[in-house]
Amino acid sequence: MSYRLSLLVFAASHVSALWPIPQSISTGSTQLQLSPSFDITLSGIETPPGDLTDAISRTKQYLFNDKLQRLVEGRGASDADAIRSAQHLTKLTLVFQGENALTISEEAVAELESRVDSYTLTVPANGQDATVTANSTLGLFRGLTTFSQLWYDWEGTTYTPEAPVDILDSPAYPYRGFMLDTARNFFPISDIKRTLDAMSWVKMNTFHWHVVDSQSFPLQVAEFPDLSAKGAYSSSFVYSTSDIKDIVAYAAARGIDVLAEFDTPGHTAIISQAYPEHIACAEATPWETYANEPPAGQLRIASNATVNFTTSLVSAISSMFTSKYFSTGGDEINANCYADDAATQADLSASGKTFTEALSSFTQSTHEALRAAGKTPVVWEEMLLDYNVTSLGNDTIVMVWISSDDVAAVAEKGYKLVHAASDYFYLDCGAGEWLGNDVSGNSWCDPFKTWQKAYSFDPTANLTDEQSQLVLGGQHLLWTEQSSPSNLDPIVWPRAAASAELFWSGPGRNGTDALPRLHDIGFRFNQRGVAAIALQPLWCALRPGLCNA
Ligand code: CP6
Repeated sequence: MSYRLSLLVFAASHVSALWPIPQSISTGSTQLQLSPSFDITLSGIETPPGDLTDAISRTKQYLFNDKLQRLVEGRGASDADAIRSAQHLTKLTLVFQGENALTISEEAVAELESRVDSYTLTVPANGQDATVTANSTLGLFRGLTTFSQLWYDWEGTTYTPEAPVDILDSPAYPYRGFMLDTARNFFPISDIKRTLDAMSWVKMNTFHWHVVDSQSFPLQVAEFPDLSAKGAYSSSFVYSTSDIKDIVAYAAARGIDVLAEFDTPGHTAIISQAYPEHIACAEATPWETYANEPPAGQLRIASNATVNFTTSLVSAISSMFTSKYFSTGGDEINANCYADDAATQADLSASGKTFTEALSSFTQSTHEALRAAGKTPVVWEEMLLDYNVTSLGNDTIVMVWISSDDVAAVAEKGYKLVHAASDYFYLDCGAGEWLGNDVSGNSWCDPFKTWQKAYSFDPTANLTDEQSQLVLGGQHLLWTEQSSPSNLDPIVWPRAAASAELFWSGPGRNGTDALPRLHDIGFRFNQRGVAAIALQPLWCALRPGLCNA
């Protein structure tokens, strides 16, 4: 008796391959076949937005092309006859219950707090139509994503083993991101699009694009063509203005906002190729004295000409993106660089400003330009915690990267924040030492961060209830000193799915319970062309009860 009961509990927690797990879900145990004539229709919208229609046809393709089988013991029935004789589901209706329908793309780039992701999903066991209801097209899209994860393949039959299904879902946090650095190594458009697809499958909604840095400037900026002409690794390692439009539209159609970053005033050495007058210490040696990585070089924050140049550049770059947010970076500013730069010292004494005052006016100028364009500035934590930039408006969003211990200090100052801390969310940590001068073999950022590490993170640890309201969400990050298209998928997936679930479903879940679902989403990724890696021997994925105590 108790043995049977525990088997039932076991099955209930493992049947579903949903990721992230919905806020509330109830399932049955009836096999339901997907009819070969299955279709998805839309109600409540007169003229369906094109991106929703596209999402519907992608979902149908996934449903019929995903060949995820019943691998795991206890996932669905083993009874082939039951699957064969099951009721046929012929229709999913998306019911729009909002006032007026925007496109998914429009909703995806709205202000974070005003986006509506919530939806309900019902799949009756008797073959009657399934429904997704939502007040937004974004919510309908999220429901479609969940729906596609309910289905398995058995000898060519697509079925869900757990009808009826009733789901009520909405995200715990509005910001669920992934950051990619395309400056240390270049990534073609196809890699970025595949990454955006994968992100959308786990309901991530922000692509933080660290597009340029000291080593290369792969971004074509129409008003400043020399930046990429002289600063890209090659003329083919450039994102043209039309590439950017393409990526922004591709992302938005999948519910993803592109938060672009132009890291300033540090991490800008490459600008000296086109505009040497604006960069301090570009030729200074040894680079270790002047920067954390070669090459050294920072924008001359105390020069009026450089402030104007940077402000125009921030305006030009930010206007290429539809997002309401833009990051001006602000991490790892090296003091020696300015101390040893004669031009900066002359500018400082001419203006009578200290370093902090100069950095404050520099930041004020770029941030005012962003606000004038209707955008909210985003910065790395040092701007607030280390450099005491007095001009930081209280609308500014702060990304915590150095340590999760710094979160409380940001919240104490009353700033909205995004979790991006290296001790939980850096995907590249654990890679070997790469700097040519250090042959010690020490890793520059170790140890390797497992998916369980991120999954166990508590977004509101050490925060009061009021401070907890400042947490917008969080993200995994891939710096690419040691990554390239060759290892992009394996280093990101399925690990980054851990933060996707953390910030959608909320914290406090047990990783061991989640593991079978994570195996499944990894296998689905593989079927859809994303090279997610194994988390365990397949033997364990098949028998979760035996490997994972
Ligand atoms: N580049 C930029 C980097 C890093 C940061 N900013 C970084 C720092 C420390 C580690 C990994 C990456 N490579 N522009 C910090 C935000 Cl361990």
